Amino acid sequence: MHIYRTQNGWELEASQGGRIPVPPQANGRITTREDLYDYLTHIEGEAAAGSGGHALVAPIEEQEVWAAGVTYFRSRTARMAESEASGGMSFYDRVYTAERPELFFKSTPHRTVGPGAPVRIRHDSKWNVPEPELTLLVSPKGKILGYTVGNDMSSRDIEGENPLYLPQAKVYDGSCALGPGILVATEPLASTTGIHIEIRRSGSAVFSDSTTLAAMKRDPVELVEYLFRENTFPDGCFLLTGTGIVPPHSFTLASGDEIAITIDGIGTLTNPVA
Ligand code: DO4
Ligand code: MG
Repeated sequence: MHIYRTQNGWELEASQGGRIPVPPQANGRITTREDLYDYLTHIEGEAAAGSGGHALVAPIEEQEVWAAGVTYFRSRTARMAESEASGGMSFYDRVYTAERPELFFKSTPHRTVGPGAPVRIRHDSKWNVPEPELTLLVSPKGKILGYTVGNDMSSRDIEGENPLYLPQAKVYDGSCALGPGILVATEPLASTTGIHIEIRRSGSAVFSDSTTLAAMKRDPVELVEYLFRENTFPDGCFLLTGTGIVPPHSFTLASGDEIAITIDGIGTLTNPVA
């Protein structure tokens, strides 16, 4: 089942169509509930349809947003090429095969945008790409409650100049998009689940590509287990799981582009570039 955060609070997509409001919670949060799936199932049986449908915002409450990196061969290869001059290329090769995954802090609620809101390019960067990533909603106890679409906006020239610049290449206002809603599920996603991206400029596609979860080297549960090893998340967290799609070397995003990322069964996240 899908939930959406709106300007009027959370809404649940009803099986008979339309969206129904989720009652406000005592602690003001819904996405920290360990019993989220069962709770929403109960609500769906009780509620009257038809009073939802408000404008969507990012489906985040108070969570930190983290990200995994180099979980696909495509990301390893592209990053090795862009960091060759700096001598940083072996780090990407090594982390791809290492037991410990790459995990990094990505965003906070105020830096994260929702569907339709602009993502940003850093003013001091000349080479920028979106990274379309399956994103996990994780409960305070480390349970995967659901899935959403994530965009890990990246400044490739800054990261490529020196891997130690990763936080600047990755974390800035408007560098993360999440949405449109959350697929709340108790089962893992099928490995055949497709991830698709199309970047449009003046109405025409200038880049498109697809991959599937089968190409991801790490298991989402393994990534969450590492993240929770020495960190507590009282508000839960989101975890982007890495990109399997990297545009060619010649491509950079431009202001005015529109990015549409679709993950089968979850939805399409569309954002203009500021
Ligand atoms: O290693 C740097 C970041 C990798 C990343 O964001 C990805 O593979 O998606
Ligand atoms: Mg990424």
